[in-house]
Amino acid sequence: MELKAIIFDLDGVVCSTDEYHYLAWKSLSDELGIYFDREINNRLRGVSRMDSLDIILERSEKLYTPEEKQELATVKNGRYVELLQSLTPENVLEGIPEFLAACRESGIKTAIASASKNAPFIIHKLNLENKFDYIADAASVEKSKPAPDIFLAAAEGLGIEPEHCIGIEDAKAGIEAIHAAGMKAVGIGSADTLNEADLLVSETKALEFKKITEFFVK
Ligand code: B16
Ligand code: MG
Repeated sequence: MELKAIIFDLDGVVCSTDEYHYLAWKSLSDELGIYFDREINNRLRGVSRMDSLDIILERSEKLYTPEEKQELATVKNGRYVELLQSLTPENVLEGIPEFLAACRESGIKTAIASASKNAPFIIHKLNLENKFDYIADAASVEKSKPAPDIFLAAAEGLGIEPEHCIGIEDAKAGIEAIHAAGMKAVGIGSADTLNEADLLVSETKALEFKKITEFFVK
């Protein structure tokens, strides 16, 4: 089987906006009087905005209407986007520019499959617009990770069958999404949460193009 495309998650793989998500959710939950800490924040990795809010509201005594929840998500996103303004190309994770360049040189297509509706803006701030062949639109897929939708949308956007693709993820829900899409999964992180990955690397700077392509053909 020939490798034709590599599909990247964004947050935790190309850059790390984790802390910004944390700060935005933290200020909102403090205002609502709901306990929130970094451990709970870890459960939000790769999870969509509304699903993240539901996780935070698990600790709320008050029940919120769908309209109120929509409003809370909008407030959080406003604060998150404000924090994103400070992103620069310096925030691209180590090893990613070289890895993307190696993909292009070898004719391997690249795409972004992020749960974030802010993905195009983040890619713009990182000055990576010309480095990816396609950015799948999180707003137009039906189900978020662990469903395969966003990875399938990325493959379709590239015009490549899923079996010719590798997906790279830092979240358990993302690894599940890649497998559900019929792709091979590379995990960035530790085996505690990513034990289902077909290949695991500890951090982005350990992403070696040769190692990844060789693993695919095995
Ligand atoms: P937004 P990824 C995910 O990005 C984040 O990991 C997750 O924490 C966030 O809730 C989700 O995007 C939605 O983001 O609120 O910007 O639409 O890891 O899939 O790139
Ligand atoms: Mg991620």
